[in-house]
Amino acid sequence: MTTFTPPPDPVRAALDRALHALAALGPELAGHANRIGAILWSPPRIVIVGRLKAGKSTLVNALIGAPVAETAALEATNVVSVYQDGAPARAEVVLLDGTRRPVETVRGQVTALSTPPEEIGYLHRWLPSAAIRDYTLVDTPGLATLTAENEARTRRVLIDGFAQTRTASVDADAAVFLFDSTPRADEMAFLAQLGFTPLTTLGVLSRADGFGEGALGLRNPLEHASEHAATLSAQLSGTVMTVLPIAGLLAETSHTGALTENDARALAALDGIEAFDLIDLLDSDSPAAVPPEVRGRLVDLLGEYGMIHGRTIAARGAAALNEWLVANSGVPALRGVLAHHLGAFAVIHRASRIIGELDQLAYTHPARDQIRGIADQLRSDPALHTVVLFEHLKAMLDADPASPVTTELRRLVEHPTAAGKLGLPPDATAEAIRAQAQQKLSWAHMQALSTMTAAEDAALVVLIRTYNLLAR
Ligand SMILES: Nc1nc2c(ncn2[C@@H]2O[C@H](COP(=O)(O)OP(=O)(O)OP(=O)(O)O)[C@@H](O)[C@H]2O)c(=O)[nH]1
Ligand SMILES: [Mg+2]
Repeated sequence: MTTFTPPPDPVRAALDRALHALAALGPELAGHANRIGAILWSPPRIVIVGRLKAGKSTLVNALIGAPVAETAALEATNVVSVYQDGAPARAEVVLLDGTRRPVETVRGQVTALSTPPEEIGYLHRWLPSAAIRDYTLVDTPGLATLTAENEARTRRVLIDGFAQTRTASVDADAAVFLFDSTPRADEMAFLAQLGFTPLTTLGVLSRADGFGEGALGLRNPLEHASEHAATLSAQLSGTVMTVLPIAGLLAETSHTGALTENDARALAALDGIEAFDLIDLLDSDSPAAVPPEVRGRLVDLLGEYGMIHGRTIAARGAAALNEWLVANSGVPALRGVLAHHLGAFAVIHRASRIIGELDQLAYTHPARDQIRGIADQLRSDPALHTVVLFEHLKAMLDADPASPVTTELRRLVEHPTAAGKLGLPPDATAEAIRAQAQQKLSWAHMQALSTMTAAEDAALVVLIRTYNLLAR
């Protein structure tokens, strides 16, 4: 079995030390330390959420590079599925009470679930794939009032699971939220309930290849989607880190190796037909140019946009067409954000989840004083400073998202450099940084005189400590 082996990092080292200290308190607490340690030593979890048929499973397949997530009307599309790197490929259902049962797979595909979906917490799948080494992906059933049952299932595992039976909860660290136009009020409400921060939520404008008037419209749908994504990104900045336009189907077809030379030849044979006539041809059973079933396969693989605009490239062969598909899918940009931004904040979220586990234990366990001592020591460790700021950011997003204290916390967590943390340009001098930190310090002291909430009180203590550090 392959295990997650990330590079050495001071946050993990500090958490690991704390868990060793916990284990040293006795055999029963060693059990808890092992359970919490399992979170630490597995990749952070990124959950894909969104409306019914938004393209979630297609995107999961594209990212993993294999057609593993069900997109057809299979029962597996109705359960939450966790995709984790690991060999050999295998699957288990996790029942609502936490019991695990193996599930049969054929070439990595789940064929049948032998357990009724309403008894399943989630489906846990392992696949040997470098694409999911740094984060585990969680595919969820679509949200829509039409399918109250699916929605309940997604909620049960992602939201209720946090508070109630932790056994069947997925405990995600970040979310990718898919919508195919402007998100609706109910979707925004669901997202708020998930309890992620804007730093751990990425918006995706999905099915970008059909955006606006679609493939036959006057505007290029990908360009139109890209413009709309930028507008949404600004509008939703309080909820998501950014919004990326994605045509998941194009990347899925390319990354899963579905496209053959025959497909490229057939597509090239359709070159020269007027776009409108081509779309009409797709709906007819005329044997013109290529047989109807081949045209059907092409539209499944490429969509209308891919067929119309990929025809000329197709003459250069399947490899060239694949390259074109990836370049137009938006998925390379998404991978970049997952690796460098969302992934990094998911790691911070996971660390805060681990400290939260210690807090929880301190509430309920007879050795509460010692456990509290371990948690306190962790929070005062300089390596965990960003994690502590993140905890306060979460509390402030709940208590008073519009407070300037929330804005300051977000900037401090979001930016890695001292200049960035203080809202200064990257080339700010050491002197300018000190002066700005001093100014922020005076501001924080002023704010502390008249706070609105307990969360703000607590946050300002940490803000003052942070500006003091930056002023040195
Ligand atoms: N043209 C186009 N079609 C897409 C794209 N992404 C997904 N689709 C199609 O949309 C349909 C639904 O895609 P899925 O990936 O199953 O969507 P989902 O969000 O997982 O659906 P549920 O799990 O049932 O909510 C499938 O027929 C996909 O081929 C895309 O980027 N472009
Ligand atoms: Mg799906």
